[in-house]
Amino acid sequence: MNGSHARVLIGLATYNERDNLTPLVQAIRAAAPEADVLILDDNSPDGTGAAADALAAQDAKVQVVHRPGKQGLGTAVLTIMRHAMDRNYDWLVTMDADFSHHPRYLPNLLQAKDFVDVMIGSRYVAGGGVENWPLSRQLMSRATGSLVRQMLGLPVRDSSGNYRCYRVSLLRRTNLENLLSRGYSFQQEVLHRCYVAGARLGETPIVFADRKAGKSKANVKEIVGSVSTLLRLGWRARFHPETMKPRCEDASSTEARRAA
Ligand SMILES: Nc1nc2c(ncn2[C@@H]2O[C@H](COP(=O)(O)OP(=O)(O)OP(=O)(O)O)[C@@H](O)[C@H]2O)c(=O)[nH]1
Ligand SMILES: [Mg+2]
Repeated sequence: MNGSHARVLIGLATYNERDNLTPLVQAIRAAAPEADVLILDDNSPDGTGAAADALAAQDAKVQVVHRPGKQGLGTAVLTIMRHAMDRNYDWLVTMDADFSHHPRYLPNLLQAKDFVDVMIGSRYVAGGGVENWPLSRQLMSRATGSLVRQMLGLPVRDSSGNYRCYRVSLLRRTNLENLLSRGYSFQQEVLHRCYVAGARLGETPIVFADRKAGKSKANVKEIVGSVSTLLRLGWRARFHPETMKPRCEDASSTEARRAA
């Protein structure tokens, strides 16, 4: 689906993002006025859910889904994906709600529509980068990236970010069942499943900024857990590829899509 009639949903998972949410939604609406915005909040103690409801009350393009408690970014993104599929959107953009993923890049992500099925906002292609990350976090991110490229054969530089534009028809073909990941490795696992389903992947540069307001939720335990999940994923991809087959497998059309 091309052109200006495509229906676009921009999905924001939120947990304690009250001070970021309102300015972020305003910036998104300005950068992509045709798109609808979905906020999926996990009953944030800081009242983000009420801020989301206030935004939806003023603007018909803003929708809110509330879950009763914190269930992690991975399941939040899956819920957002199902929402996009159920409501027949053509494109789904996922992004963090803390201004690390700036809305100014939305036009570039959305421009990809004619060429690819998943466009990645990428820190690791020319023009991309990270601001104010300690060397340890940069090294960790690059090391897991190269592990993923080797183990899963994903032909991209940035496989761990949440700033992506997905073709919804591709998500429908993708097997999103029995994922191993609960934490950070979710992004690599979903991208791999999309790739197995025949997705053409593209990358457009973004500069990832520090969160604007609020506290970081990243911790060492989560990072170590994700690396171990990535190793299990590599094992599964090699020895049990049948568990990640696309929903309606058609190998010839998968190859044809990539070659096109
Ligand atoms: N709904 C929901 N959203 C979440 C959950 N955990 C994180 N998020 C959101 O997911 C996005 C990314 O999470 P962040 O906490 O920013 O993770 P990060 O970017 O790795 O770490 P910092 O920015 O350093 O805190 C943000 O929009 C969060 O509010 C969750 O359990 N449920
Ligand atoms: Mg963040």
